[in-house]
Amino acid sequence: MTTFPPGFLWGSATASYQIEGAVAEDGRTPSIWDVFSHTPGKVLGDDTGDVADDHYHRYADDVALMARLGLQSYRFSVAWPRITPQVTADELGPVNPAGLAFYDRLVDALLAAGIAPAATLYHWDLPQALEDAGGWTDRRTAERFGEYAAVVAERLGDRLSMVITLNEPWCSAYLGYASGVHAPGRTEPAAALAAVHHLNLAHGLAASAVREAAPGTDVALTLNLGWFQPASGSAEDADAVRRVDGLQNRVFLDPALNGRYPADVLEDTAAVTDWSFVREGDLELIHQPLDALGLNYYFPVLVGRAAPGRAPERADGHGDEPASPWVAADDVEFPQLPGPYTDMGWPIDAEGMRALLVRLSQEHPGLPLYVTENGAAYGDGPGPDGAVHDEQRIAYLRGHLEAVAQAVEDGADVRGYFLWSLLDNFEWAYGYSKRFGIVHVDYDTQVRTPKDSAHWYAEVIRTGQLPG
Ligand code: IFM
Repeated sequence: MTTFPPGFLWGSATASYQIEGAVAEDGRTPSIWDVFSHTPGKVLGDDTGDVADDHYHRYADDVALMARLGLQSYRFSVAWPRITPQVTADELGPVNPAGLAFYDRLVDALLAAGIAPAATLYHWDLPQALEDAGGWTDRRTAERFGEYAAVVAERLGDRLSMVITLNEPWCSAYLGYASGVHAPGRTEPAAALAAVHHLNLAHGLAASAVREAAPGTDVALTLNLGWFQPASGSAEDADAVRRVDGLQNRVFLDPALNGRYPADVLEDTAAVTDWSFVREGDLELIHQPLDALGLNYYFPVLVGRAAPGRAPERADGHGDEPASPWVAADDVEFPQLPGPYTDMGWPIDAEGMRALLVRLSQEHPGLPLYVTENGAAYGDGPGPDGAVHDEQRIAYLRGHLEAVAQAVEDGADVRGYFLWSLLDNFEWAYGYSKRFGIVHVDYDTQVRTPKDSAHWYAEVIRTGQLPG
């Protein structure tokens, strides 16, 4: 029987643009995802987050549903364009009371239901006005983010159990500015590396602002770390693993936790940028004490060096090949792993979760860890009996929770697990075609139906162990 330590925190996670809707209400101004999703051809089916799960209006019912499932914590994100809708690169602008009031109501409803609120400050909905001035390639975006973080922490911090500065900056930087499959849709390798640095800086500025405004809340950073396995035992493949590990993992871990950029990453990327956007003192600003690190894990990755002569993927978006997110590593290839796959086409191997948690605990002893996202997309909907029998999701979750328990046994200080996601929602460039929720959402009626996985997870939470 797989059991979890006493006090292990059980939660679920969502993000503002993916569930809220109400994009033009109460003073909210457009984010980069509004503009991107309204650009024809960027999102599958030209879906947008205009309505999404209508959570902005239905939050009270959604909190009641969380309470019925027994969630102990709920990780949501705050939409920056609701809080300071007139922000410019040079000025934060006035705070929007109606925007803050929404999160105030949400936090109070959670607390009244006995659910600990964990807020992410940035889950990709950058105010469009900031992108118009350069977005994450401009350090002023990081400076304004630090000020916005202080506003949120001052108002909500006394009631938040955890504040996560950024969600998955890898996606913001490389998918937003190199491959362009995410907003703002730019395909400029050098811009992606500038974005990496300014996101790191934003994290540091926000972490210290939150610490000052709300000393009682835990401050964390959430990364989607890659578990990279070499395709063969060759030295070339081992080196390819080192390079992508640098670009995805260490370029975020090292500055935040060790106060430096990895020398090999600076060297590997020297032909793309000289990193002159890193100013004196930046690394001290980024290297803030953290109360926890969040890991988001979904799938394993196989890595190999492309055979000589193979046309490399282009990282600049020109030519026939799609642009690659792998800045300065476009000679690396990612051979397909055998199935089964989830609906995202992602292979399944929970060992990556265990291995990453153990690696983090060994490299950063004393740093509490949370799984801040993990879950699977499968398309099941209600059957003739009205229920949603999502057996594959249950199997995925069981395997990954076993891996978390194993990591704890192997010495990793894992304090909790947030399942992605509570509700089916807007899955970015895939629109509504991918369903990650343990609660099914009928997008025509907004009816919520807890899937079998929701009932299964409720049992896990109630007993602190995996049902046999
Ligand atoms: O839906 C996303 C989420 O916003 C960030 N992490 C991965 C999830 C699934 O793709």
